[in-house]
Amino acid sequence: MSDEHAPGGVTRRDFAAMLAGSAFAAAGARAAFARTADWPAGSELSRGALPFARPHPTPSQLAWQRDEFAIFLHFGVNTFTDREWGDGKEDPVIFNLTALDARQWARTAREAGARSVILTAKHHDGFCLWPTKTTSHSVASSPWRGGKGDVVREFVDAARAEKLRVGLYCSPWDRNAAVYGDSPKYNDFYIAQLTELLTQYGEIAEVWFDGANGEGPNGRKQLYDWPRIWGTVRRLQPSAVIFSDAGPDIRWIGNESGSAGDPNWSTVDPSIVTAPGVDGPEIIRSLQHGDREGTVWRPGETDVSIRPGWFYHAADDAKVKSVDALVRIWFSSVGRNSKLLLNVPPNREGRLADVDVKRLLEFKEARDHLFAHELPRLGFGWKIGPGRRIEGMAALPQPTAIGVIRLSERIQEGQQVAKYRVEGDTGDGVWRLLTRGETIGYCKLDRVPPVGRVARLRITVDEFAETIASIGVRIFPADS
Ligand code: FUL
Repeated sequence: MSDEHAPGGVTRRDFAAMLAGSAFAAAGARAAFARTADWPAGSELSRGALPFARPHPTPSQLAWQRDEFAIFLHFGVNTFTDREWGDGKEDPVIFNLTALDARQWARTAREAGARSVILTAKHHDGFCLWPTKTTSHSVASSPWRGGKGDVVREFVDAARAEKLRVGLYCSPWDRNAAVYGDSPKYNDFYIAQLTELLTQYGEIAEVWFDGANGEGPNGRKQLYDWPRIWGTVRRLQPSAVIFSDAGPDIRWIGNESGSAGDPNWSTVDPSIVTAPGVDGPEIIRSLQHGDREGTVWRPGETDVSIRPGWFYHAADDAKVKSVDALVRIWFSSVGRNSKLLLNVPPNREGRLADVDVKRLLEFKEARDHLFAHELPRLGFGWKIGPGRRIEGMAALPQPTAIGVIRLSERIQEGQQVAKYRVEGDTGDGVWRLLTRGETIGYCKLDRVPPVGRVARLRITVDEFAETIASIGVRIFPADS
């Protein structure tokens, strides 16, 4: 192979890497990547050991992304007051559960296809769902289980019994804590709460720092000591990913409607996405889309509720999102290189409401149906076209009406693709556009318009960041 075969300036290294990393390359050629295939759990990946200089995920970020789907559980005093934001003055006596069933939460999450679950251990009202030593504003002051209950314990035990990874949300904004606004004191208080959560409940996969603050201009001003807070997580739970508006491991996707940006880079520019609570249109743009030239790997998480609010309100029972809406959200989150964190709030009994459970299972069925009949892997022949363009072509085992195409990059080596198109030939030698887009990343799901039965498929990458490591292609036929 010589560089003459690379008229558009693709170097020999590019081409070799492209072929070696291709999901369709000969088995022997893949050896070059074997060293990144099985990272020891919890180890930090050294960038120097990789063939490419692009930012790439740590093992924890990769595990986070591979979950694809997590269930968020908003639960607390708001469940009993019918509010979305408590004011911190709630009497713990109102937290009087009748039939807490964390096993039902976890079983439903697993049956719905989620691989992790995140619970609001403390929301903005400051009420702690575990018997903390830091405040009396907790389950220990409620009549539930005679003040001996611990929702966080039951949650983590149930999740582990269903083999789900566990995440905890502990709101920085606290409307109950008297020391909130006395920055050093509240930082100590908050660190003490995190320390309890991160030392008493086994392995935690994700710690969720919410950026909301409704104090207003005349409210209490708290300066959070983020380096200390994040350092505490790193020290106590080294393999947990840290989520916040700004990372450092996982960034918020910039809206609560279930829609990641398109394009969506997992890399961001840390001089734009700097710290939680810093807002502005440029930051929101970066949260939604990431940055192609971003120097840090910070993928976006898409959080959205199955209901209009985050907490359970009986009046919303008829407003649970439809299966169609949830499937659309799947395409605009998981299908855009993000992870879906879908909130399903327990009710006053302490159970997920029947209507939500039914909807979640129907949502799973709809996905199973869409992705049930995958075509066998196709053998692509790859070549370099003019202008650094890379083309792959494959014949389908038989002419097929395509419903969905799932593209993926081998993100262990970073994200590369910046512009692609997929065309199909139905047998008359004409290449018809099936789909086009910008980024791919871990997963890009594209629905295909009805063009007839495709006999040959052509994928063209018109633009990429540095080089192509690998593109995986999975084809799902349309309903016949
Ligand atoms: C927001 C909060 O204010 C909502 O109550 C909810 O927790 C959502 C996930 O984040 O910032």
